[in-house]
Amino acid sequence: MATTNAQLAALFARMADVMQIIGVDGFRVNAYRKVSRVLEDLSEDIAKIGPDMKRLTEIDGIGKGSAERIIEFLKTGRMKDHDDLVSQIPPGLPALLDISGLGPKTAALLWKEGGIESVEQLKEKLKDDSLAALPGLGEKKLESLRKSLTFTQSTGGRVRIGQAMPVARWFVEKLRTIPGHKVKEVAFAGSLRRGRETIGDIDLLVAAPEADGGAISDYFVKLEPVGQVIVKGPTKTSVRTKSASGDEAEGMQVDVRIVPLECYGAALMYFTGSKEHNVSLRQRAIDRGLKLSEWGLFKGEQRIAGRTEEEVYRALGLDFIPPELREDRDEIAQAERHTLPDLLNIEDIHAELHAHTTASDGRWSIRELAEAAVARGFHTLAVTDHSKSQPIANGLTVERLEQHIKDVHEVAASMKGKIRILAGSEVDILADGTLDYPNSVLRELDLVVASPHAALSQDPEKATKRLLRAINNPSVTIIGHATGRLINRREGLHPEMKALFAAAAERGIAFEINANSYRLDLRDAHARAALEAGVKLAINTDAHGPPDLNELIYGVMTARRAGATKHNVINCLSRDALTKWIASTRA
Ligand code: DGT
Ligand code: CA
Ligand code: CA
Ligand code: ZN
Repeated sequence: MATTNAQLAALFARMADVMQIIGVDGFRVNAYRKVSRVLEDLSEDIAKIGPDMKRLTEIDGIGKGSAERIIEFLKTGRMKDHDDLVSQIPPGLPALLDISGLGPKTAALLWKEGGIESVEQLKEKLKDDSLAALPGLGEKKLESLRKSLTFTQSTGGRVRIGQAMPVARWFVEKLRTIPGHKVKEVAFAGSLRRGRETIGDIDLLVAAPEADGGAISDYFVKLEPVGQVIVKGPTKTSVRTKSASGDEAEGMQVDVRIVPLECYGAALMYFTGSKEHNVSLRQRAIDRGLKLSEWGLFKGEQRIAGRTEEEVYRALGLDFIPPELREDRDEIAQAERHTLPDLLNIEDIHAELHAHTTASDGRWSIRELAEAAVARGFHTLAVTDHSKSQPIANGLTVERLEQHIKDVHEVAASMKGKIRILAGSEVDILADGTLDYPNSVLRELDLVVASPHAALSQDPEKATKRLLRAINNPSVTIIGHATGRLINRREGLHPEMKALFAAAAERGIAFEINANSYRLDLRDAHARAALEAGVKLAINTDAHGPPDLNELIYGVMTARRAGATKHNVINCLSRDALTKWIASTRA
C-alpha cells in the first residue's frame, strides 16, 4: 500500500476543494487536482524517492511548486499551504463534498449564505424549505440533496472492496514476514474473501505457535498504517487504520486472529462466513453427531478435521465451497450433490473489451494501453473511447472518431502478432434509448459497447424502455455498466432487469460486469439473473490509466458470486471464438 502517495494525493485534492470553496483562482485548482491524480496513479513509492527535487520534478505532472510541498511533507509530516487553506473554512465543511451532487460551488453557497458548516447542520436545515430562498437552490435541488443525503448515510460506513483489498493485502504481506516469528499461514477472511462489493471491516487470520501470539500482536499494532488500537491480546487484536487525509472521521477497522496451525482451516471457514453459511454448516454437523466451531470439527472430544478448509468440508460430506458462494443460498445442497459450478478464475480472462485512451478521458495512449494488455497476456483488446454526447469526458465527434479509428488501426498493425486490437467505442445510450452515433458510423466500428452515462435518475419504466431500445440496436455487442450506479455515491437506474436479460438473450448479446470497484455493475445479483436468463457476461475494467487493469479481480469475484464459469464469460473465449462470437451479434 502506497500510504505516503495516498496521503499526499488526499492533501492536494483537499487543497483544490478548499480553494474552490473559498473561490480562489481556477488555474491552481486544476493543477492540484492533476497532481493528486498523478500521485494516486504513481507506481513508485514517494517515500522511497525521498525529498529529492530533481527526481520528484522528473515525474510527469509534478512541477517545482508541488515538489517543494511534497518535500516539506516528507521532511515534517505537514504541508503549511494545506493547513493554511483548511484553516480558512469550518472543519465540517469538506465532508459536504462527499454528498453526491454537492460540489464546491454549492458548498460555498450553503456556508456563506446559509451559515451551514457541517453535514449535521445541512440535515437539520433540509427538514423544511428555508434553504430554497438561497440563489440557485430551489425546491428541486433541495429534494435531490435530501435524497443523496439519505443515500450517503445508508452506506453505513462500509467501504468499496477496491479500497479494502489493497489495505488487506499489505497487512497480509507484512504479517507473512515477521522477523523472527514462525507465521505458518496468513489470509484475509470475512466479506472481503467472499468478494462482496462493500466491506464492513477487514478480518485477518494468522496461524502461528501459541507462544508467538503476543509478539505478533505487538508487531502488528506498530505497523505504520495502524492508527488506534481497539483491543490487543495474544489471540485477538483489533485496530483502526489512519485515514488517508488525516481529517476524515476515521479509517477502517482491522481484526486479526491468531490460531494454532491445526485449526487454521476451521478458523478460516468460521471467519470467512457468511454467518448464515456458518449456521447452516454447524447444523449439518449437529445432524451428523458432530460439533463444528472455529477450533475444528469434533466427534466428542476428538478433532476429526481442522487443518484445512477442504478437510472440514470433506468430513461434512461436502465438496469444497468457494468463498464467493458461501451466502447460504443453495451452495451446501450443491456441494453435497457435487453440482457446484466450476467458477472462472482470473487466469481465464484473455481479453479487455472496454478501455479508454487520451483520445477521450483516459490517461494513456493507445500504445501504452495495448502494451499493458500484452503484459497481462491478453490476446484481444478493444479501444472504446467515449462518444460525442459526453463533453466532460472529451467524447469524440464523428470527425474525431474517424481519425481515432485510423490511429487505432495503425497501432494494431504495428503490434500484429502480439495482440489483436479492435477499434471500438463506448457509445452513450441517450435518455430515450437511441445511441449517440448513427448506425452508419457504428457499422464502421469493430465493437460497440453501449452504456448509459446521463439521465441516471430516470424512473424505472423509462429506464427499462431506454435500455431495451439499446439492446435491440443491431450494432450493439455489449451493454456496459447497465445501471450507472456508483457504489456509496449514486444509486443509478432501476430498470426491470429480467426484461432486459430476456431481450439480450434473444439478441445474443452480452451484459458487462464493469470491474471498476466504484461500479461493479452488473452487481452480483444481477449477474446471476443474467446467467439464469442465458445471457453471456463480459468482464471489463473500463481502464482509463495504468492501475485500472488491476481492478479486474473485483469483476471476477463478482462473476464468481454470480456462479459464473469460464463458459459464461466472453473474455474467456479463444481469439478465434471471440471473433466469431462478436460477428454473430452483428447480423
Ligand atoms: P462485514 O465485515 O460486515 O463486511 O462482513 P463479514 O462477513 O466480514 O462479518 P464480520 O467481520 O462481522 O465477521 C467475519 C466472519 O466471522 C463472519 O462472516 C462470520 C463470522 N462470524 C462473526 N460473528 C459471528 C456469529 O455471531 N456467528 C457466526 N456463526 N459467525 C460469526
Ligand atoms: Ca469483516
Ligand atoms: Ca470483523
Ligand atoms: Zn462508461
